[in-house]
Formats: sequence, structure tokens, C-alpha cells
Amino acid sequence: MPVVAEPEQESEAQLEARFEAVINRKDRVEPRDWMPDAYRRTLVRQVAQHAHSEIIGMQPEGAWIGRAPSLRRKAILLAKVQDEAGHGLYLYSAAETLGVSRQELTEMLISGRQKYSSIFNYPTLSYADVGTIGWLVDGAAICNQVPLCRTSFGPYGRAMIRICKEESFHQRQGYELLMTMMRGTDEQRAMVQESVDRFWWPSLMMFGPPDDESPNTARSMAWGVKTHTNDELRQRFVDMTVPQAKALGVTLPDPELVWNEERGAHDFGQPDWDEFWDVVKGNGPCNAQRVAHRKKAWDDGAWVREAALAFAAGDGSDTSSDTSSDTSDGPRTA
Ligand code: BYC
Repeated sequence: MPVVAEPEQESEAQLEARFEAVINRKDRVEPRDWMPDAYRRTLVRQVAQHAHSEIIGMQPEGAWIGRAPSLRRKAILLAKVQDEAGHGLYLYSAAETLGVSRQELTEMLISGRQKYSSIFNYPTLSYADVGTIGWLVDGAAICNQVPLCRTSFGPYGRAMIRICKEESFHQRQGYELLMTMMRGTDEQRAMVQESVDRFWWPSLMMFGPPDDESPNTARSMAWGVKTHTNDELRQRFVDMTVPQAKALGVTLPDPELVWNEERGAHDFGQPDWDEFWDVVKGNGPCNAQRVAHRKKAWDDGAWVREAALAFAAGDGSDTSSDTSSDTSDGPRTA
């Protein structure tokens, strides 16, 4: 019998060196590549949080689908909320390549062991909030997510490319809605301003705590998971938003907001960071409601998951109807 040479096992140090080389080249780490446990954990944490944010983020806007003022607005909003569901699914799929299942992640969300973006713990009190979420929340999301297209973990970066294309469309639809309202009556203009007043500070909080209070940034930057700090992206968002606010005719509710010629950027005030941590810990205005709603949807969907598993475990035959003679082009119903 010929002797087959065993492939030489790489030592931990060699694997680590290879991983570091990929990071230093700004290349992508792929799911089958060796990676340090802490890198995997960081990614699971961030990608899962991101996925949960997309899914929980469907609730505040979804609440207005039935109350949209016209068929056109209803169709736009419906499509946007469906897009968020799609984003959540791309991201859960990316997380699954790291060895965790969507079921485990959802259970961690529902039991409070994983987070989602603080912004979705604020209520949507008026229809203008639909526009403000598109303009400010999707605008902040784009500032944060465009750099993530170049994140070091391949499946996450690729999901981001697709998501960002849709988010920029979402941002424009929000801005267009607000612009339409600003061209309307005094009441509509007041409604937009009131909405912007409520969402401005929570939008700045989306970027996370200030850099000197962000325990994860340094490590995530060294691994290329994050490519910019929280404060850098917050600044970019403010600079991008100020001229848009001017064009819209709304005032951003920050008396300290002023152009700094020397820095070539705006100076601005700090959000209430105590409020931020309180919301992150679960004590925001809507935390309990958001998680309860998600839990109900998950529990109500249990029979679908069970049926799908039972079907997959069987031989796949469908005894309820004979589809063997079905020659139509339409999709078959299992
Ligand atoms: N909310 O060390 P830090 C969307 C946590 S959805 C809650 O700076 P990191 C949309 C943080 O997790 C888009 N928690 O963390 C959907 C950490 O706690 P843990 C959502 C926050 O990870 C529907 C601790 O605070 N976008 O666009 O380096 C409709 C310390 O923070 C928040 C993403 O998910 C927060 N805002 O940086 C419309 C972007 N901030 O985990 C629109 C992807 C911080 O150690 N994520 N925390 O227990 C990221 O870029 C980063 O994870 C963050 C935080 C910048 C958010």
C-alpha cells in the first residue's frame, strides 16, 4: 500500500500569523479560514446586533403602514419595511457562517442576552416620524455602514454592499416625504420640526458611546472589523446632515451646533449619555414593547419552523396533492 504523507499541521502561531497577514493586507477573512476565537465572538456580537436591529427596526415604521395617508405612501412604506426584513435575513445568514444559528441568535435577543440599536426603543408618534427615520436614522445607518462594506469578514462586508444600496434609497424617500410635508401647511411643518426635535439626539447615539468610553473600538479597529471610530462617524453624519436640514427648512435642536472653520467641521453638543446607557440596558421608552412583540412573532411562528423541519426530515413527498403531473411554470406549493 502506498504511503500517503500526512499534510503538515500548522501550529497555532502559524495560523495566527496567517490571519494577521490577511488583516494587514486588508484582505477578507472567509468563514472556513482559521480565526482567533475573540475575533469570531466580536463578529457574532456585532453582526447579530446588526441583524436584530434590522428586524426590531421594522416595528416603529411598521406601526404606520395601516395609517399611511395615501396608497402611494402606503406602498412605499410597505416596501421599505420589507427591505429591512431582507437586511435582517442577509445578516443572520452572515452570522450563521460563523457557526451560530438564527434560532440561537433570536433566543439570545428575546432573553436580553444580545442587543439591538438603541434608536428603535423610541416611539413613532406622528406620521412625520416615518420621514425622519428615513432621513436621520437611515442617514446615520449609511454613514456607519458604508465603511463596513470594507470590513475584514467577507460575508459581513458583502451583505453590507447590498444593504447600503437599499439604505440610500430609504434615506432619499424619507427626505422626499419630509420635503413634501415642508411644502404643505403650517401644521405639517410643525409636525416635521417636532419629529426632528425628538429624533436628532437618539440618531447621534446610534454611533455608540464616545471613543474614550467605547470598550470594543480599539480591538475591532485593529482587526479591521470597524474601520472608523464612533466619534469619527458621528462627526461625518453631523457634517452631512446640517446642509440637508437647511435645505429642508428645519432647525436641528442643538444650540452648540456651529461650523468650525479651523477644523473644517461642525462643533456640536453631546447627547445625554446617561439616557443612552439607560436605553441600552433595557430601560428606554419602548424596550419592553419591542422585545415582547418580537417574542410573540417568534412564538407564533413556531409551527412554521416545526413543519419545515418535519418536512425536511421526511422524504420530501407531498401526499396532499399530486404535483407530478403539474406542468405549469408557477412555483410549486409544498
Ligand atoms: N445601541 O464599544 P462600543 C438600520 C453597545 S439598523 C445599542 O462602541 P462597538 C435600520 C455595544 O454593543 C442599523 N447598543 O461597541 C433598520 C457595546 O455593548 P456590548 C444598525 C449599543 O460594537 C430599520 C457597548 O454599547 N446598525 O439601519 O465597537 C429601519 C459599547 O459600545 C449602541 C448597526 O448595527 C447602540 N446605538 O460599536 C431603519 C451597525 N452603541 O456589545 C434603519 C453595526 C453601542 O459589548 N454595528 N452599543 O455588550 C456597529 O457599527 C457597532 O457595533 C456600533 C458599536 C458602532 C453600534
